[in-house]
Amino acid sequence: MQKRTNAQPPVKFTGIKSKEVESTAAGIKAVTSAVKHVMDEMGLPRAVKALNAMNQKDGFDCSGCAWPDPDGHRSGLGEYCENGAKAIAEEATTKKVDPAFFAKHSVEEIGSWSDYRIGKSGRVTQPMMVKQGETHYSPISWTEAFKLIGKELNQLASPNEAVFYTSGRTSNEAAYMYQLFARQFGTNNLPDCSNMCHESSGAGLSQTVGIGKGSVTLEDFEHAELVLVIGQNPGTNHPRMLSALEDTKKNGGKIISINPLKEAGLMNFKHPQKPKHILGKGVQLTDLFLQVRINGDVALLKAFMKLLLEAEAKMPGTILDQEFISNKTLGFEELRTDLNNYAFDELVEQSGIPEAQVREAAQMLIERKKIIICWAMGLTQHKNGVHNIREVVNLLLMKGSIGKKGAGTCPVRGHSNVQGDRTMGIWEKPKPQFLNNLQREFDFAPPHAHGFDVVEAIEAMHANTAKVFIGMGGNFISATPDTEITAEALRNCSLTVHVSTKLNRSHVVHGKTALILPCITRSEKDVQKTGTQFVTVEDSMGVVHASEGKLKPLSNQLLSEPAIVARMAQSTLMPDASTDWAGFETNYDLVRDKIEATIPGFKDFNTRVRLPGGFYLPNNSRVGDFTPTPTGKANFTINKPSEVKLKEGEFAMMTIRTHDQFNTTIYGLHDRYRGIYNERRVILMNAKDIAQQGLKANDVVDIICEDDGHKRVAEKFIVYPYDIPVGCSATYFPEANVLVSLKNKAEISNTPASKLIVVRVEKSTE
Ligand SMILES: Nc1nc2c(c(=O)[nH]1)N[C@H]1C(S)=C(S)[C@@H](COP(=O)(O)OP(=O)(O)OC[C@H]3O[C@@H](n4cnc5c(=O)[nH]c(N)nc54)[C@H](O)[C@@H]3O)O[C@H]1N2
Ligand SMILES: Nc1nc2c(c(=O)[nH]1)N[C@H]1C(S)=C(S)[C@@H](COP(=O)(O)OP(=O)(O)OC[C@H]3O[C@@H](n4cnc5c(=O)[nH]c(N)nc54)[C@H](O)[C@@H]3O)O[C@H]1N2
Ligand code: SF4
Ligand SMILES: [Mo]
Repeated sequence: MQKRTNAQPPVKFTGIKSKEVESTAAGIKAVTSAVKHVMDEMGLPRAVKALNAMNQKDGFDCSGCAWPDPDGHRSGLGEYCENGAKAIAEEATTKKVDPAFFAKHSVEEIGSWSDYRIGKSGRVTQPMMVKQGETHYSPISWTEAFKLIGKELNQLASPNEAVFYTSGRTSNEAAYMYQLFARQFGTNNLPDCSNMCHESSGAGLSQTVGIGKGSVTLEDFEHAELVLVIGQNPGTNHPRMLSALEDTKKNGGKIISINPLKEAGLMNFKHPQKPKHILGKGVQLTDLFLQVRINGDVALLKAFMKLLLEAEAKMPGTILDQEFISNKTLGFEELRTDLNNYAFDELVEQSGIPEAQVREAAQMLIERKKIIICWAMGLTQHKNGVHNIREVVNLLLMKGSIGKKGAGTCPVRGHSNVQGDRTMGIWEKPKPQFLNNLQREFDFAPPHAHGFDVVEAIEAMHANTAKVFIGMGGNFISATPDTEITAEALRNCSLTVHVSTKLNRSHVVHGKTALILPCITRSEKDVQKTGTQFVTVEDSMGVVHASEGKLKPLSNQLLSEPAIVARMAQSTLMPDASTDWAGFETNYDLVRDKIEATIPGFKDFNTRVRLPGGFYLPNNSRVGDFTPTPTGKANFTINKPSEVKLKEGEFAMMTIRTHDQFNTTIYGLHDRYRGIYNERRVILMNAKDIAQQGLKANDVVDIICEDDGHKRVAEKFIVYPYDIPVGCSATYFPEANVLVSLKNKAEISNTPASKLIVVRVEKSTE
């Protein structure tokens, strides 16, 4: 058994309760839940101010997910959802983690708390440091902290011994400055949360349609005849997407959901801001629910495509968009030939879905021309994650459903600015053109060798070839796979630095010296020498807009993220006339001018971003231009179905989010829509599997994964019978991350395959 190292949340049961699974998302319970969270964290006046400004054109961007705001009218009642309200409650909390808190609680003690308790402790109020041999964090001045960072970085044998991680909440301005700093220092080691998230989408889409972003806009949902939602739980993770799906339904469109779980939000929706909805029955969203086996999607999509080809053969020229295929694409014949290698019955069997339902769905595809496909982690976090995405593109290309109104790709992004951070150059594999632009504008020679992504960064720190870790937001230890290995990796470092808002586990699983640098949040006012600043973000549909905080910062010792980057850079790099770090800190317009000079699509940035609602970035696939692909056309591709074969007693386990968390930030201990209360250490299993294993509901099991010959154990999970396909199971992230081997990752994108871990369960002995 592993020893406990504080890298994982402790096993402490809190008295599980179950209620019926809910079939409707939002509604009055969402409103009451939101109000409770907001009131508990910040009290009435701050809450009213915060909620009134959130997602308004002159306010700040919700720090929840990346779902876009409507282009036109915004509701006076507020443009946010239950989870947006929870996100603001969590970040605008008035609870403080100050020096007295750190004097009272040792690093060791904080590590023994649950993630929920750690997060609920509150906001860090001033810079803190802990050194090897010390048991507690103590205050350090900003000046000393920056000096230390400069010294440690400059002591490294090579700039490639430093890792600059980014989480997707960072603004465009901070992200741009951060990547510039890393590159001027001399490395492309810029891993980010996207490596664990939509990297497979970026890789799959770039190759096939010439841009790593989705093609649809919000308006397209009003025109779509059919929307497929695959591997995504929007009711919890992108709640306002349900309004877009409602628009599709209002205009006669249909919705197919493909998921191992019948997620509440996919089935029925009561708009929390429409009184008629709240009191009435709500709107049924999904027309056809396909309960796919975990990683059965490529098989299912191939089955669809075979049926489409069959129908086209019967009525040539009516089902597929032949004109689009011949003018705009390459590789269709190869795909058609490859599909002959698969027997329809076997594909259906592999998908786990009854044949009649597969045929019904295919019929809906056959009869419609304007199709949107939405997806998230259920497709990307698989060994064949890139194949999943490319197979989605194959289907859309066959129907000519990219680059026209009411149709296209919709990878639904996670963090509120994860897409923007990538646009700003947070990427370990930068394009040469971008580096050349930096070289021209800032007069330095950027490194061209690719840097580390998340998995490679962990491996390098573990092997002691990377020694300084800097995290611009995020919670690296809890978000990453292979928790115990990652903990060793971080502890090997000579210095770990976290730019953070709230206390998290990464602060207590640290390097020989560790710093916490506290920053202001999105919702707080950012006043610099030249006046109040705003920042900018990019949503999931490529709209760039301003975000200006309104609340008073919780402590007068906080700095903004741009200020922190500027000062790190000044204390590390030689003074250099072509980069005005001090100017960047005092006036973010100067950063935006540089963004405009080096990144396409940002012409007149400072002017256009001041227009209410912002502006769309150019998107070739949105307008049906596929020339940026390697072949100059949209590419059909040959993709692999799942290769996982389960042995007797083995299960495919996915790690998913509850309704009460934002990634590693735990808002509460319930998963309301799934009817699970008070407990996060649960494993959802099919009742037949539970019986077959000689188990019963509420038994406590250890979950074991041995897929690379190394035994990983997640201790003590409660068996919870659930409507999930036989052979499949689910646990929550991050409790189960210890089971995800660093080697269990997607081909091409290197994304940890956290949606398919091969496990067995054993009754817990203690
Ligand atoms: N409230 C809230 N909002 C969030 C977040 C949060 O934690 N809380 N996180 C944000 C971030 S960073 C992200 S990336 C997104 C994540 O948003 P989602 O991707 O919706 O999040 P997950 O909980 O990982 O859920 C994945 C869904 O895929 C399904 N699934 C798993 N495996 C498969 C499969 O093999 N095939 C199919 N078809 N389905 C599968 C699961 O049953 C689940 O419904 O949400 C963002 N928004
Ligand atoms: N097993 C498993 N693992 C997963 C996933 C999964 O589905 N299953 N999902 C993956 C995905 S999709 C993602 S995106 C990653 C998420 O990985 P991360 O982005 O690293 O994790 P978060 O939990 O979002 O980070 C939360 C922390 O960010 C800090 N923070 C919050 N707001 C701000 C801010 O405005 N500025 C700064 N500087 N800091 C801030 C707070 O201190 C908070 O504790 O996890 C991945 N890990
Ligand atoms: S849908 Fe996402 S961005 Fe919109 S209010 Fe909800 S959490 Fe915030
Ligand atoms: Mo994500």
